[in-house]
Amino acid sequence: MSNMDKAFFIEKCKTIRCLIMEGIASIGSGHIGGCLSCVEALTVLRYKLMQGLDPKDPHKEGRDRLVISKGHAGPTMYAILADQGYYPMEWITTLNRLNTNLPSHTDMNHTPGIDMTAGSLGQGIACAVGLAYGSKLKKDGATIYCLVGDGESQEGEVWEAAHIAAAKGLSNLICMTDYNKLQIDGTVEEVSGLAPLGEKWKAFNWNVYDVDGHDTDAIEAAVAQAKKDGAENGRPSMIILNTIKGKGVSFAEAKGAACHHFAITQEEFEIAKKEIMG
Ligand SMILES: Cc1ncc(C[n+]2csc(CCOP(=O)(O)OP(=O)(O)O)c2C)c(N)n1
Ligand SMILES: [Mg+2]
Repeated sequence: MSNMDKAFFIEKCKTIRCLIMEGIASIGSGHIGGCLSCVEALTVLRYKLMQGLDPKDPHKEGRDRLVISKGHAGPTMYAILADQGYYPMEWITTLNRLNTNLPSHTDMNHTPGIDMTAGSLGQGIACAVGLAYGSKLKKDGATIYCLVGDGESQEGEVWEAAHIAAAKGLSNLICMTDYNKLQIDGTVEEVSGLAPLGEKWKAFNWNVYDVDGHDTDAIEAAVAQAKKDGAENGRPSMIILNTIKGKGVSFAEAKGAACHHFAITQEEFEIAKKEIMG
């Protein structure tokens, strides 16, 4: 990645974090922690790596797809999609209101650019496997990406999906785990530990990569490697993103597990914005 790209992503991630906070502050509370931890991953996917995206034709045949299995990170996607011109920027402050097109959890029937409805943890990755299998049968050349939570990875459905994806040789499926080590009620380790997470995915016959989830260069390199390895060995890939829940807003990061979902005032939003813009 060139220095120009690096500067682009640093600025773009600031914009996305501000839009997330603006939307959540406008309704007064939301899933701040898990929306902020996946900004770099979703930004590098949506602005650089995904192919065939067109804001004027969100359902374009053969496009790469992105499933937000941790569907409560909807506001991160809404910020990106507004910035990419899928709908007016004014929609951001309709987040989670009655009759909104931007419900708190991703919904493909309401939001242009959302490829799959999610929110019931565990289900999104199973849908991503179905999309990848369909794409493979159609031979449309698409890559299916999917973002899974670490707490979410305690769901049995995630591991059924892991099994069938490898059994069907879905090398066109590239998943990422937002390994922020926190879930709703505490740390992942104290609730029901996942370590060694990478070894588990390897045991399910996936290619596994471990990166700093806030380093866009590292994420891009891991995706490139996953495509190369998948083409050679026919396996799906899991990129483990080591992230910080609440990343970029100090009072969110400091809350620990309590940053999962919390209330925020307009004054706190202004403080967060200053901090993000640095
Ligand atoms: C099946 C199901 N059970 C419970 C919930 C409620 N819930 C929403 S988010 C969440 C915690 C998820 O933690 P994690 O996957 O680590 O997400 P992140 O840290 O990225 O926010 C829970 C329990 C849900 N959405 N779906
Ligand atoms: Mg988590």
